Amino acid sequence: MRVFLGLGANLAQPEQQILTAIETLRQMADIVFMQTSRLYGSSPMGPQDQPDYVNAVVEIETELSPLALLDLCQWIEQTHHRNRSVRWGARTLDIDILSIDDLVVHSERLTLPHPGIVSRDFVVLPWRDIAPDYIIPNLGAVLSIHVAADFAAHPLSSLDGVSSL
Ligand code: A4P
Ligand code: MG
Repeated sequence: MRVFLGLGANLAQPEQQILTAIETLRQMADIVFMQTSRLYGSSPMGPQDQPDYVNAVVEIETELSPLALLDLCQWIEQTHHRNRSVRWGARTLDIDILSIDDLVVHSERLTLPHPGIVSRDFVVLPWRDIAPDYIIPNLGAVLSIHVAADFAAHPLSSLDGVSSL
């Protein structure tokens, strides 16, 4: 299955959190790592008394079930000492499953596609780096999603840097 994940971090050297999460994903036996966007800086959505975020979107292939993949993502978050206390509060690492193939899911633990996509420039802009033509179920092509610059998402490196991540 073709999967896109959104990564976010705003504590404890956030760029490093994202890079080590990518490294962990690369090493997972059940995952084939396909590509990553540039890293983006963004202002916080939610409580404003927290540091700016670093965000990225990555593409993977996996045969894991959606819930097994969610378990795996949450396990990786835990290894980054994620502390779930405040909704939308500061975190060392957050991994959101943005989409899995053409699945549309509304279950207790999982909503697909991720419900926050359209309102978040820090998701849509990095996604455009790697898969502008990808059709998100119910939403259309990544490139066609109009996104307001609400969180001032901006690339932290040039496109040339992507392949070396
Ligand atoms: N869940 C349901 N669907 C999904 C999915 N598609 N992917 C459930 C991942 N999880 C999904 O998530 C809460 C529960 O959502 C999970 O247990 C899972 O069963 P969480 O990560 O524990 O809690 P959270 O992240 O605090 O809440 P939420 O609502 O997921 O927040 P978001 O949407 O992750 O936003 N500002 C900037 N600039 N950049 C950011 O990346 N991120 C957030 C968090 C806030 N502000 C931000 C950013
Ligand atoms: Mg989350």
